Amino acid sequence: MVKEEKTKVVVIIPTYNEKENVGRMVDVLEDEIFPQITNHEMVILFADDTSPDGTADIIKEKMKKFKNIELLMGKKEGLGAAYVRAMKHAMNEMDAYAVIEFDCDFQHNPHDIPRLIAEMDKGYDYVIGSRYVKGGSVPENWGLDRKILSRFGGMFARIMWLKFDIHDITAGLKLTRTSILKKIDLDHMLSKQFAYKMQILHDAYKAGAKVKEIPVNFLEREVGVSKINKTEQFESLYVVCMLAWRDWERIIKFLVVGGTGFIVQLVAQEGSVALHAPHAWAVGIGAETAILSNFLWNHVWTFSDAQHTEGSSNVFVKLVKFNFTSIGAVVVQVVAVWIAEQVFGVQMHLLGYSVATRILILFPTIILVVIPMNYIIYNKFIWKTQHLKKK
Ligand SMILES: Nc1nc2c(ncn2[C@@H]2O[C@H](COP(=O)(O)OP(=O)(O)OP(=O)(O)O)[C@@H](O)[C@H]2O)c(=O)[nH]1
Ligand SMILES: [Mg+2]
Repeated sequence: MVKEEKTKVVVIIPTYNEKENVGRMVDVLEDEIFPQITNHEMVILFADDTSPDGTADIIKEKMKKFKNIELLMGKKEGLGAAYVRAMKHAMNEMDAYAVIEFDCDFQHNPHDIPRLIAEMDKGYDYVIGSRYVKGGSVPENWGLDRKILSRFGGMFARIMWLKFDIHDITAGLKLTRTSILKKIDLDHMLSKQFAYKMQILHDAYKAGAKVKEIPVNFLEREVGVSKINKTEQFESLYVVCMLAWRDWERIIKFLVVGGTGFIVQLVAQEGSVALHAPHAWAVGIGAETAILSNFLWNHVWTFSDAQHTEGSSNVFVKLVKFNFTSIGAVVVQVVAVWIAEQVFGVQMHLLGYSVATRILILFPTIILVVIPMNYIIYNKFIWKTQHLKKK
């Protein structure tokens, strides 16, 4: 029988001045934790930023005894930079199947590692050790300010990203399958500090990861000092807002262009009437001016990143297509008014008032049909954003 090859799980441990913790951490992982995991090859990757206290010397001593430890040295740029460096190394040089983000200061309980892996084995791509689901906790003696800040920060991100199914956005302990990590642009992270964690979570979701939260008790640091800098909270807010903007940017621009197009239409139409154009012509001039204006702004602004993508046509072909699809929206509205008048009659009664059906029906038609239809057509057929690489 052929022995099935075990997939490699790399526990990444960033270290900066952790000489009091690092030796004991290796012993606990090697002697107590890894023997429990029989179906994966377990490896430790230390990312040490040339700690002045000699942390790396202790790691090198341990490497003589344990062959499943690697050490990646670097210069100190921040926690996020150290993790990104290590994640790339794990994927490119170590053929990692999954990576675990793990602190060296025993705030993450080593006994949670087998639990994270068990969830991956059930089919999850991204497993979060969560302090804010039932059974999870933060240290008792955290001050009220820290408790509130942690909660508020997470809540803010959940609202901005509309992700209410994740309870701990700033959790540190994570397992990520590298098939997902490979889809994330680690070369252009918004933060080199702690906030990288939020970006990986956000982007893993976008990459289609199956996400699971398991409860963990976040422990108190036993020895050594915290390296987290209080100003990082502001950077985290910036990262949350930037990622939210990326999610919504195109649709907000599209709606702004559509709204201004409506004003352009009215101005061109009424201007033509003032210049004594026949009314039917004035309506046509207004509509076409709005179409041209919408096309221009969508081209140079909403879809500015989609100009030269593979398979997309030149600007004149796009303009002709845009005109045709705009006619499609007119047809939808005409049909909607016609059907509504057949069903409800020419006038409808609303809150005691009699209102023209043709006006009332346009609101739901535009909001529910025309706007989503145009948005899909522009993305799929005119500017073809599906060819674009993620940022
Ligand atoms: N390589 C590297 N490791 C770092 C850096 N900053 C922190 N670390 C390590 O990352 C882990 C977490 O850092 P901590 O300072 O404990 O941060 P924290 O756990 O969020 O904050 P506390 O709850 O106050 O301890 C520890 O193993 C640190 O040694 C850094 O700039 N570079
Ligand atoms: Mg810590």
